[in-house]
Amino acid sequence: MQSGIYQSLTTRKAAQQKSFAVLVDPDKVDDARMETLVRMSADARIDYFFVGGSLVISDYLDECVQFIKKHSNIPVVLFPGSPSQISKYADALLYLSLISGRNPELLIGQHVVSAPIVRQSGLEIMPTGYMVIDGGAPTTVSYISNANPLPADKNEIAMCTAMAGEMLGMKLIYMDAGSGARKPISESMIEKVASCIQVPLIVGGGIVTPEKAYLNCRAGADVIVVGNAIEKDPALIREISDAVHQVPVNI
Ligand code: 1GP
Repeated sequence: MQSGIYQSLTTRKAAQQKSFAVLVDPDKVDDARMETLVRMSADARIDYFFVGGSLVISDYLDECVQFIKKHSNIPVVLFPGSPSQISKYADALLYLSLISGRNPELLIGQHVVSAPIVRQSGLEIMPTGYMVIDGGAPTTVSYISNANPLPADKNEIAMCTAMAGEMLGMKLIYMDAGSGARKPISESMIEKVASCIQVPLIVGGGIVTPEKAYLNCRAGADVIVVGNAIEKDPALIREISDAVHQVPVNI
C-alpha cells in the first residue's frame, strides 16, 4: 500500500485527532452546489471528502472529483457503491468488502471482476471492512446489498465482525447505518467495536447533529461521515467540523 491518505488516517488516530469527512453523492450535486460545498468545507477545515453513493445514475463522478481537486486541497476518497464508480482523479479508494453481510458478490465477487481496472486506476487502495448496521428502516445500501444489516442492538456481533475483518487484513473498518438512516449507530456499539480493533474506525449514516458526531468520537470513532444532513443544511458543515475537532485527547 502506498503512503498518503492511509498514512494520514493512522497518524491522526495515533494522535487521537478525530476527522470529519463530508460525503458527496455525485447524483445530488451540480457545479453550483459543488461551489458552495467546497468553499464551506474548506472554510470549516474538514479533513476529507468522500465521494460516492449506492447508486450513481449521472455521469458526474469525474467532474465532481476534478471540481474538488481544482478548488481545494482537501483529499478526495472514493466511497464506491459499485466497481463502476472509480475516478482516477481521486486520491484514494475505500476498497469495500461487505463483511456484515453474506452476499459473496460484495465480499469478493465484484472485486475479482474489477481488479484490473482498480489496479490500473493508480489510486491508493485502502482495504475496508464495511459493516452495515440496521438503521431502523431499509436504506438504499441495505436494499442494494441484498444482505441483512447487522442488528442495531447486537454489539457483540459487531465486535466479532470487526475483529475478524481486522485479522483478515482490513486496514479500516467502516460502520454505516446507511444514508439517511432513521437511527444512527449507538455509541455503545461504537465503543465496543473501537475497543477491540487497532485500525481506524469510520462511522456514518443518519448523523444529523454536531452533538451526535461528538459523542460518536468520544465513543471511539476516528472518522465521522455526514452526507444527507449537509445536503439539507450546509451550515452543519462548520458545526460538525468544530464538534469533531473539539474532542479532547485522553491522557
Ligand atoms: C452513508 O455513511 C454515509 O453511507 C453517510 O450517511 O447520508 O445519512 O449522513 P448520511
